[in-house]
Amino acid sequence: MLKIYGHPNSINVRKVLWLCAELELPYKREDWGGYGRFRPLDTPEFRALNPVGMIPVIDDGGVIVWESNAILRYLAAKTGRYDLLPADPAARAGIEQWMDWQASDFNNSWRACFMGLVRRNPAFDAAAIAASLQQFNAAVGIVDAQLGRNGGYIAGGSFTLADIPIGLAVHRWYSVPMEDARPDYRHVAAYYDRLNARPGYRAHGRNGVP
Ligand SMILES: N[C@@H](CCC(=O)N[C@@H](CS)C(=O)NCC(=O)O)C(=O)O
Repeated sequence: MLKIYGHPNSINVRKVLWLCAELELPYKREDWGGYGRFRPLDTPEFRALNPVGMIPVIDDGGVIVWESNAILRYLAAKTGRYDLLPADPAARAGIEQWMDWQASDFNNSWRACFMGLVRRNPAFDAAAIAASLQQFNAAVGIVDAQLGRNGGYIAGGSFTLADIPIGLAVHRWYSVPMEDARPDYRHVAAYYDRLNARPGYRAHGRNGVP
């Protein structure tokens, strides 16, 4: 059976858990990481699985994969879910570009405001938090414009693999306190509700965990 390494509050582990729900794929999961709360990531045992020492990692009958979005691609391909990740290079690129952007620029945009305002980590000062809020809002503005142009989902008119990282990022945006300064992104608001129709999103995305 598929084994997932990582605690269930990690945004990157939640991507994998949500996809498993979409695929109705059974798995067993172990609590690792959480910055010392669970089994440590800096041991030779864990580094043998993932040399960069991060969760999530999967073990699929001896096939080890790390990097959350790479895991999503692997599982979709393995289960033949071409509706989520087509084989056609052009259609596939239209999905993967959003996944790669989420894991890089979009993810970086929220780091300081999330760590400062939600995790209450004092290492992030007011100036860093303010700059990060601006960048996070700008990034979610890009998502809003894309959704407005493109139908109901980030890569087109139907749910694809890209909606998993983007949907979790949108949930994170709603989890950061902004008082009355949150931009009124109506396409994002509709998307947040549209995704909420999916049991996997309710269980692992919009589930009360920031
Ligand atoms: N780019 C990586 C990032 C993974 C990552 O940042 N994982 C965090 C949890 S969300 C982690 O391992 N943190 C250390 C820990 O939990 O101890 C991915 O998408 O898988």
